[in-house]
Amino acid sequence: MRILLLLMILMSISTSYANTVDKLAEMPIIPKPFSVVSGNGSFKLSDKSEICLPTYNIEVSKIGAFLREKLRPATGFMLPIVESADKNGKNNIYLVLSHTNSVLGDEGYQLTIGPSRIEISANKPAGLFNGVQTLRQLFSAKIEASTHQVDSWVIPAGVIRDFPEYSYRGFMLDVARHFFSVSDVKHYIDLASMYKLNVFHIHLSDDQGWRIEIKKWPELTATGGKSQVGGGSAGFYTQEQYRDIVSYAAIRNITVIPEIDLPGHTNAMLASYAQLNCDNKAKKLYTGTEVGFSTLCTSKESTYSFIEDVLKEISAMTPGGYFHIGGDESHVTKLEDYIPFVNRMQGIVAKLGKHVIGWDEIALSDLKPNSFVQYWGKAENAVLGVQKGAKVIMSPAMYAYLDMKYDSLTTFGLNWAGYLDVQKSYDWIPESIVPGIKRENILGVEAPIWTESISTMKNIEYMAFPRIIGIAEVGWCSSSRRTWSEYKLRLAKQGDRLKVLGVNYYPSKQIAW
Ligand code: TNX
Repeated sequence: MRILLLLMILMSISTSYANTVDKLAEMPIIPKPFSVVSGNGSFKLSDKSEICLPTYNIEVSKIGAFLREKLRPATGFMLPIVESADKNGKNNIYLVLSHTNSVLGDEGYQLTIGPSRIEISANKPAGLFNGVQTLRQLFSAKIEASTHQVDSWVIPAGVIRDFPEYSYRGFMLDVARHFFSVSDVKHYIDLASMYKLNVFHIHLSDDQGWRIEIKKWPELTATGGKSQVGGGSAGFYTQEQYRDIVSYAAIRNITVIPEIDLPGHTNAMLASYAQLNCDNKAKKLYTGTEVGFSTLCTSKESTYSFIEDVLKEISAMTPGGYFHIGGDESHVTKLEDYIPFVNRMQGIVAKLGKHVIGWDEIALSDLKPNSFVQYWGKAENAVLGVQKGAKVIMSPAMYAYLDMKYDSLTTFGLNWAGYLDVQKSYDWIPESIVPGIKRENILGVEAPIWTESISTMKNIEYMAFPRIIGIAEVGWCSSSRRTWSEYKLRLAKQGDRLKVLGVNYYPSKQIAW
C-alpha cells in the first residue's frame, strides 16, 4: 500500500515535469536545426552543475566563459569552468572538440541532452559556439533576463545534429549615415549571434561621415568624423575601439568585414583632404541623404597611395579574410575610370592578403579570382559576376534590406525597394530568385541595414527584429527544409525571449506572438 502511494506520488511528479517541458523535437529553435530527436526525461541545471572542457584550448575556454556569463544573471549560478572531464560530476555541461564528424563541418555541432549530462561536441570551436547558442534557446525565455529569476531550468532530453547551409551568414550596419557607439554595435552583434549569423559587415565610410581612425591621415576623422545625416554630434572608432569590436565579434563566431566605400560615396573623405579632389578643393561636409554625387579623383596617382595607406591600416586590425570596397552607385565616375579603379583596388586588397567583396556594380570590372559580388540591386550585374567566375553574396534589397519599411505605417526607413513585411523577408530562396545564379554560385546571404533614416539602436532593433531572425534562418537552413507556415509558429515563441532581452521588435500582425 505504502509502495503504491509512493509510486503514485513519483508518477505525478514525473508527469508534472513532462507537462512543463516540451519534447525536444517540439522546441521552437531558430534557425531550425538539421535534425532533432527527442529522448526520455529531462536535464536540470543546478548550482552544482559545472561547465567541463575535456579538450581544453583557449578558444573553447572563451566559449565556456561565454556560456557561463549568459546563464549567470537569470539563474544566479556561478558555474565553475573545469578544464577536464569531471567524471564524477552530475548535471554538467561538456564542451568537447572531437574532429571526427565530417558531416558537421566547421560550424556544425551535436548537442546531446541526457538526464544527467549535456554534451556539445563539434569539430571546431565555431561549432561548439553554435551549440551553446542552441542550448540557450532550450531553457525558458527567462534565461535571458539580466536579473535573478525563479525557474526550474529544465530542458528536455534528446539529440540535435546541426550544421549550416551557407558558410556566409551576414548582417551589415551602416555607421556612416548615423554613427553608433561601440556599445550599440556590440549589442547588435550579440543579438545577431543568437541566431548564428557569422559575418558582421560594418559600413565605415560614406558621403556623410568617416568612422575609423587612420593614423597616417588624421583629418579623415578630425574632419570626416564630425558629420552625419541631419548634423548633430557624430563620431568615429579609434583603432583600439575597432579592435575591441573585432574581438567581441570573434568570441561570438563572427568575422568582421570592414567596408570603405569607393570611389563614390566618398564626400567625407573629399571634405577631409583637398588632394583627393581633381580640382584640389576640399568639399563641404554633407548631412543630406542623396546618393551618387561624389567620386575620388581616379586620374591622380596619389589617390591610390592614399587608399592603400588606409586599407593597410584597417586590414592590419582585421583578422578576417575579406575587405569590402563598396563600389556602388558611383554615378559621377565615368565607366572608363570606374573599371580600372576597381581593378586597381582588387590588386591593393590582394596585396594585403584579403579577398575583395564589392556591391554588384564591381562585376563591371575585371574580377580577380576570389573576388565576391554582393547582389543588392541589379540582377544582371550579379549574373555578370557569376559569368566572370565570382561567387555571390545575396542581399536582394526587396527581401533582405532591413531599412525598408514593413508597410506604409512604418514611421522611419525607406521604401525604394518596396515594403518588406516579415513574411516576405523570410519567404525567399537565395538559389532561385535570379536565373543564372545557382546554389553553387552563392557564398551566402546578408541582411544590411542602412541608416539614413535610423539614428538610435532602439530603432535599429525595431527594423531588424524580427526580420533579421528570418534571414538568419534563410542562411542556415536549406530551403527544402523550411516553410513560412511552420517558421511563423517558431518565431511567435521568440517573442518572449526578445521581450526579456528588452529588444524593441516590431510586433507584426503576421505573427501570433
Ligand atoms: C542603396 S545598397 C545604397 C545605399 C543606401 C541604400 C538605402 C547600396 C549598395 N547602396 O547607399 O543607403 O540604398 O536603402
